Amino acid sequence: MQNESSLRIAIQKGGRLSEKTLSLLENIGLEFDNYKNRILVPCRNYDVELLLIRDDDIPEYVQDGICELGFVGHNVTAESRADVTHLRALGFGKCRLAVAAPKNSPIKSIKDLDGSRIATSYPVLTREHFEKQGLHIKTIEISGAVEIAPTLDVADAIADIVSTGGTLKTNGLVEVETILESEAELIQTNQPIPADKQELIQKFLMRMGARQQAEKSRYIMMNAPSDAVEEICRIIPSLKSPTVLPLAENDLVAIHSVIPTQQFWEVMEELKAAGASGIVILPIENMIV
Ligand code: PRT
Ligand code: ZN
Repeated sequence: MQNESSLRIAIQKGGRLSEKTLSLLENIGLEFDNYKNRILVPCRNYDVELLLIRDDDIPEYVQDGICELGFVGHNVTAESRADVTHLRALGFGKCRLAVAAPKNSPIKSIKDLDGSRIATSYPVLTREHFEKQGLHIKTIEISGAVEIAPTLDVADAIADIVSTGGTLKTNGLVEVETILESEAELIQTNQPIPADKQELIQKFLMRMGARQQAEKSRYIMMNAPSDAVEEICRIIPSLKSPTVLPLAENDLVAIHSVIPTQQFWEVMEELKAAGASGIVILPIENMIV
């Protein structure tokens, strides 16, 4: 039995997004026991329970209010046309829904596909994409191994999820056009939510925000001659002005700051050139700005 006041969150059971979703939940302090082989998993230290289901079912469960929140690929939500609210993009599960055709075929642009057959597991998004451009196609709905359809002459081209592009290459296919860019997202029901659950959602989102902010940043510490501080402050793209502490050794200072994760390698070279030494870069667990 579900505790009436528990927030219910749908996540994918045993798929590409499962591990990252569970580690995201654990990183914001939620502890779950023994989620293997279970569908409903209670949380030990937060008033929440997880519903582990196939990703295709998540948008509908959230739409119908069976779960207040869901973690799912944007491609799945968009294809489902479910009436839900997008809350956050999560930065993992990045991929795209793309049209691809056999390398040796005369199909070079989307216009060359007018009147053709397209194999896909995403018929709604695919049809809409072609219709918008005034092109007529026939979608052949296939639930797996879509990339083999042109070889079997089941279709002239495909519309499928692409990540590295390796699968297309192996099957002699080349991308013609992107239909949709996607990543994992957090969605919320549009059904009425009681006040106590709203409050749980707000707290949950605050924790997620703090974690996402922390992941975007690194804590950097270094020593430098005091006359290099000005140059170092120019180089560090810090969120706040750096802390500068005098050291016992003559004319040396310690500089501490927070920098965007993606910049830390380039910055490190510049800092060394400016006279910094003993540079230490640390991950940040949580960050409330
Ligand atoms: O069983 P269930 O229905 O829950 O899972 P599923 O088999 O439908 O989905 P799953 O677990 O494969 O993927 C879940 C989600 O991960 C997708 O809905 C996307 O949002 C996201 N994602 C990210 C991907 C990929 N990358 C991906 N590469 N989903 C599928 N692929 C497949 C793609 O279909 C193709 O077969 O990987 C192949 C292409 O990969 P590359 O790297 O060779 O281009
Ligand atoms: Zn699925």
